[in-house]
Amino acid sequence: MELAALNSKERLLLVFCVISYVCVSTDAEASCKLKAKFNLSGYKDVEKKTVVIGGMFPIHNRLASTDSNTTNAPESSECEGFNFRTFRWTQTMLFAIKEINARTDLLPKTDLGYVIYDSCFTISKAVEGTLTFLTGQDEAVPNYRCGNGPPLSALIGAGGSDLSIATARILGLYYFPQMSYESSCSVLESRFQYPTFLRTIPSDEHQSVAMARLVLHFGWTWVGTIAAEDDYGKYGIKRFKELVEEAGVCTSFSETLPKVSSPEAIQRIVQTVLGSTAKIIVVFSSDVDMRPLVEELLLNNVTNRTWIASEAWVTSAAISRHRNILPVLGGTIGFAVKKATIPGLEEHLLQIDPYQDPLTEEFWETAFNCTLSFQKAMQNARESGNITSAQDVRLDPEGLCNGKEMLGKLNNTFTDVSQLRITYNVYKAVYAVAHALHNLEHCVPGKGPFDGGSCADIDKFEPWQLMYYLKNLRFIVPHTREEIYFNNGDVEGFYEILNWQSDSEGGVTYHPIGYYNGTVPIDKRLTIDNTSIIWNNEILEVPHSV
Ligand code: TCR
Repeated sequence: MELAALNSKERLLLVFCVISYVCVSTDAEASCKLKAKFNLSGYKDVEKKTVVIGGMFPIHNRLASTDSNTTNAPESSECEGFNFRTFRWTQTMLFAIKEINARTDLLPKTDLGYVIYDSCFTISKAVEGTLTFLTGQDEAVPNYRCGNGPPLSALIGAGGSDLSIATARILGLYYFPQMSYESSCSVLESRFQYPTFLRTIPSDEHQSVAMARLVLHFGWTWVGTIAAEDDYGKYGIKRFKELVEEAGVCTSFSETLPKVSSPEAIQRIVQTVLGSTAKIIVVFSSDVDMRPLVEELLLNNVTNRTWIASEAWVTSAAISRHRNILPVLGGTIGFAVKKATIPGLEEHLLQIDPYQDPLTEEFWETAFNCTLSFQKAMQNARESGNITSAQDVRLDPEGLCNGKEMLGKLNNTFTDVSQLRITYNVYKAVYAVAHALHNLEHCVPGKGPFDGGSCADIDKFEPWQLMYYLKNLRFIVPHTREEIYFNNGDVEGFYEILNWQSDSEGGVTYHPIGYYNGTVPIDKRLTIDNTSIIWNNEILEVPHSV
């Protein structure tokens, strides 16, 4: 696997390893040799030590379908469905590392390196990546680690809650810290089950309470619910239902969005929505799982409903930028985590080098719908019978790009920095690990937290030692000045409440109409400005629930 994510000038130590592209080797020794390819010393600032942070992001939306027959040895599947939003998160991790490595006041004597895995939105890939990370093996062999590479610090990831639940169980066994930017499921609150799990996104316990409060606030008595078929959807909606039912609200239907494509199931859900008298529908799902439903709703022109959005789809361009979405989803109200502006991030995203690694290449080719490889472009031209004059084609086959295309002109979700929310969580997660490492490195011998006042050694610390520093961390995030600390691994529950309104060009804007603050007494938590809401079909009055 080729990894060129290295900028020796800035003396960054960047190791980029994406499992779907990587490293097929048959025995542990070959693996060790392969590992030696990333021999980091060539890029290392000799004065500085290096610590590696792991990252895991759902850069692709699914596994490519695989052959299920058992006549051949099974292979790790390929991934497909490139996700521009999650690729922005990935690049934000790299940006934060670059920023930290350039600082002289945070980890001045240590460089951060990284290794990143694509979890492909699937549990099996996330587990595979975790084992690879822990063992240093391209073929994931537990309890085996070759060479004395730089110490691994923490894993930032893995993606949705179902993935993190799987990886946290493995990492917990080794007391290895995991810092999640996106996994919000309430079951991840349990330190008994997941002893080394921390996150920069609030637990959905807060969101379910907030949603229930919202329903009661408007006096709605009938609601329909739709949840993704994963831990996020199931637990989020379960808690919401418990709370509203306790308060006397009835649920007229509860549907589940399938994880694997099933047009029949989606059509059935749309028929339920159409057949029900409930006009308020709560959806707890990621945008990826919600999208097929939205397409079917548009097809059936399902209007005159008020949709309540969970955080995972409320600011999703994949949904809100759909053509003609407003008649169906206009007036949607949803919860969003804190937003930030991150100076320098947009420039970083715009300056991405398409030839840096296989992922940036794929990003470029998907974004511009072209190929960077001359050979591939030639082959495509031949296959589509487009070869007219051999010379023309030789000079400029159709669909070939040169890596100099203008990213800024594309209006792509990747470079859209107007809604940095999960992106900001990623940024905070990287800073949290960096601050913990800084504190570990600057421990004063004799006054340290470990046995007899001893300290950990940044060159060869144990994962549980870093865990100590993460648990007891308090730091201020650059630029936003937000103070971060973890209470039993969790952060405070705070959400902005957004309303989907029409912008001047007929697209969607997310208009803030209030917020939910989980840290104040229950009756003061929800603040909503009813008058600033525009409901479905442009009405200004609160809709009835039936
Ligand atoms: N927690 C969800 C997944 C998720 C998500 C998102 C996915 C959240 N926010 C934004 C895509 C985009 C919140 C989970 O599974 O825990």
